[in-house]
Amino acid sequence: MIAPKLTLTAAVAATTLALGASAMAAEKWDMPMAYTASNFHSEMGVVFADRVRDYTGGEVDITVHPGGSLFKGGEIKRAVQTGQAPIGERFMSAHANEAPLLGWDNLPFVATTYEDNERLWNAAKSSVNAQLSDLNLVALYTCPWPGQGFYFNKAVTSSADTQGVKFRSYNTATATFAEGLGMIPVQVEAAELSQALATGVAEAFISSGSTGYDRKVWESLSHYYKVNAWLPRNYVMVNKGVWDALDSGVQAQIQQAADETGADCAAKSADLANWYFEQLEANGMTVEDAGPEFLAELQEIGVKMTADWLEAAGAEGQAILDAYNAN
Ligand code: PCA
Repeated sequence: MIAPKLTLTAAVAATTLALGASAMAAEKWDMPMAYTASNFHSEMGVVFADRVRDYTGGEVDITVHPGGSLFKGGEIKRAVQTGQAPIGERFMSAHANEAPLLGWDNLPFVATTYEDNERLWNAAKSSVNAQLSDLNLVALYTCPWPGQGFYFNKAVTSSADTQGVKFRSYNTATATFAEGLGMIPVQVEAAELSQALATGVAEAFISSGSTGYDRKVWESLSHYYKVNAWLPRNYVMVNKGVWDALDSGVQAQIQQAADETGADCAAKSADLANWYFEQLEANGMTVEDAGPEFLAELQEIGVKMTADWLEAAGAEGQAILDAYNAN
């Protein structure tokens, strides 16, 4: 009677040891994300984490922290660069002030469809990745927001209506846009947007239908003007040192998860784009195309913004646009 019992105990001990060993080998990664948990970018972050766990056989176990809960949106890149977080997600062009190339996706009216945005990314990818490497980062996947348009608390037909309006910007390019329209830019994270609108810190902003829906901006604002000025991207980045320390098999498994998730996320964004507009309307907002006078002004400012970007991004920026236009 004793021997089998011992055997069983030994077997349990052996199993526990084996489990312990594999648990020790597993890397646990906290992944801060900037946008709210129910946003498609964040939902796709969870899909990515599940795939990584699956494809690596549990060796890399990612926990997603959406909504700026672990690090605020504006802190995520630095947290990943310095290794405070091994991985994280952020709006790419928020970093264009530090590295102008990362503003490749904020060029007004250059790539206004998902297809063109993908072509532009293909033209930009290698330069952007080299730039990120210099910042100690590796991009795993990127995902576009729907097209950008303008939110206001009144009808707007031209810049005569926008003088002095307090405008929430999300990067330097949007601040430039605001100034071109006589508005006063103030940078606010999406997570704080509802509050900023409710308290009058901001009265207008540029974004997709997605962020207006997430932040229930109909509580403060009344009009959305579709412009499709650009489709900016979020990206999931990993600390370069952490990435380089992984064996190549695990890197390939994570990259597969990333490639699949990037494609799914872009498709999801496209699927939802009009649905968001319907939700804005269902909640009482007027959603319409920007009028011809306003659009002409936006286009004029857009030309200047692209010229400014080319000046800042230099020959590499020009090469991206040339490659895009050659296709
Ligand atoms: N929503 C994000 C960035 C682009 C978008 O559509 C935001 O407004 O912060």
